[in-house]
Amino acid sequence: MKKHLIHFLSLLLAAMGVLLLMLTGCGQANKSTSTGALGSNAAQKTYVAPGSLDEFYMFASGGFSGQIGVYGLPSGRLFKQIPVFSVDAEKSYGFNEETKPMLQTSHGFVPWDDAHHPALSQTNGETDGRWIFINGNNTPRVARVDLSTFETAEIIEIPNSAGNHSSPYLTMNTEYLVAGTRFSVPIPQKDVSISSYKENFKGALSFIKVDPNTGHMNIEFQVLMPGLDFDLATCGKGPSHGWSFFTSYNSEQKNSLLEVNASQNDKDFVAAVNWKKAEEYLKAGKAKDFPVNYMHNVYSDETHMATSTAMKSVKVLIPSECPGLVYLLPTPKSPHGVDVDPTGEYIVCSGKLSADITAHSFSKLLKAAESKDFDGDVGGVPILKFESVLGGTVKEPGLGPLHTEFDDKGFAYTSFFISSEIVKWKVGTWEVVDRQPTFYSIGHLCVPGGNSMKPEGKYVIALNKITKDRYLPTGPELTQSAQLYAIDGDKMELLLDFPTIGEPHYAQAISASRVIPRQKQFFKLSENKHPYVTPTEKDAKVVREGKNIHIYMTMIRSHFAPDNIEGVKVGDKVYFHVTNLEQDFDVPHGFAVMGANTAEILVMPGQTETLVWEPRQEGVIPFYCTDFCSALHQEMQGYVRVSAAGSGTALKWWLGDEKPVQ
Ligand code: K7E
Ligand code: CUA
Repeated sequence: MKKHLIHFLSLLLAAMGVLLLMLTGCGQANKSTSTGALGSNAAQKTYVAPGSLDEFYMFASGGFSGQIGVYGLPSGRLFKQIPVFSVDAEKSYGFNEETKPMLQTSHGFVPWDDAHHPALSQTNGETDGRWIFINGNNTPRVARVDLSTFETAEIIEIPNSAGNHSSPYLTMNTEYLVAGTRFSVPIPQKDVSISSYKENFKGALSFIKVDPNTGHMNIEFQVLMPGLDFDLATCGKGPSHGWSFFTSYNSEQKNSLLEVNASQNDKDFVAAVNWKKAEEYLKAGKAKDFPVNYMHNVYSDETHMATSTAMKSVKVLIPSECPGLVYLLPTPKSPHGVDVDPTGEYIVCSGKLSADITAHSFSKLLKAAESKDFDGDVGGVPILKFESVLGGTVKEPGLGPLHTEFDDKGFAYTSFFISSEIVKWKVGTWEVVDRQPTFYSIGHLCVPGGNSMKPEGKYVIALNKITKDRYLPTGPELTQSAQLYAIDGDKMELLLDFPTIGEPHYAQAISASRVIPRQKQFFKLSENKHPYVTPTEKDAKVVREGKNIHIYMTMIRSHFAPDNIEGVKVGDKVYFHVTNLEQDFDVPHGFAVMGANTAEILVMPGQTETLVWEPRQEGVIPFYCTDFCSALHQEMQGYVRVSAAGSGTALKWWLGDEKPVQ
């Protein structure tokens, strides 16, 4: 985003012929707003005393880190990094045998992605604290994180997509999450000239059904759109429940130098998709089965393992064959964010190159669709007349609007990348009531519940791209950053800067009280269905199957069973299946063995995890617990004797006194 928008900045500068540098972020260095009495007031409002809990969780995307960062508000304290599309050495996500399948795709194992948009599950238009979803932008995927464990529970790949950016956005009861493609591509993929863009390229909008009980995702259908670049999305609520909205740029349908070529038209489009209508068309058998390849990966808290399923087909609806399914709303100009206000009536669009913020009216959209108030079509998708759907305009609020969130008092907050500020305006009267600078170059912003029907309000958090002069320098790469503003008064008040890990595109926040009741403290050993579980110490054993050795091992404060193993040979593949026997909150044990070409495993109470080790040299090799679990944690260690390939060393193992074992 950063680079693209810097291009837009230069374009805008050229177009307007004015020097805006004084308005951009870096020109505002050291304009401190937190000194003196103001500073101590702000400190008081963000101070969470030692031992006290924050009021909100904030989940921020890590952008190119592929993770979700979990922070407390108002303190800004970082609690956890949840690995989603990235491997994580701390907890072995993507390294151990159990979680490797999570990162399987139709392109093989893909241990990285670019995560932009966290989306908290909702019930009746309100965040419910059950799950949080997030997109993988690069190799199109959507993940679900379970908020009882704060671990990634499911990842589904999205076929016919390329750049899963307008994703994931949820309906008000989490019936669907929508995922639009940023890059149009040939569908199905084929070897054609890039110059045949207009003729061959299409954009798929995916509708993924979410099981209300398990959260499991399933691609219900796709809508095959003309070759536009679908940028952001949102879903209707209240009266507009049943509809989803996608911004697009490149209505010019160009395939090179988009910074210029896709900025020609005065208006681009928001695609309004009636998904309830789509369900009718599906029932009526109007969908076509397209052959595709994608992976669906699900982690089970019972087997403590993920499985990958290869999927082969997807249902596709073609708009020209399904009247009333999709309308295009002309929208100035290269719109980025699209956000529906809490009443469900206004569809607020941020045209990056537009002087104004445009709000479409949902009730007018319905009327215009009914009376076929069309202004041509694109590839068979009717365009509604701009004037017929326009609900209101915020006049010249700032430069480079990107995203809008709402509070509980009828106000909207829009981020402005170029003028680097948050602008507060009133929904319905469209008047600007306040503005505050951000430091610097804000992307998304976040109000707790700010995209739901019942925003919790209280704070707005700016998620910034540039932090020059704000923090101690850390080499060429400076930290990314969030800024917390109080919004309970008439004027926004900057309270706190805090760094984030990775680029925080978007974040969502929720009252901690909605999340805490579902917390899992440990896994019940009696319910552990891992195929290599070792439920008690006396079940510990070592089994050779050809060159594979399976070690059924347990861990408890402060020893492994077994802790002495002999009979392993160079050329063997050794599987340490380690079960943590603890049945208490906050007592993980770790396991690492010298020379293993992987990460440690960090096993939660009641869980089993597997580390694979292929010893290459003879000798006696130590292993140990990596988590300081007790006063005798250092003693939690053991040895494996490795003999030459073909040696006659017998397989045996013990804990305490050596004794023969079968
Ligand atoms: Cu505006 Cu990817 Cu939502 Cu970055 S995106 S800011
Ligand atoms: Cu177990 Cu340290």
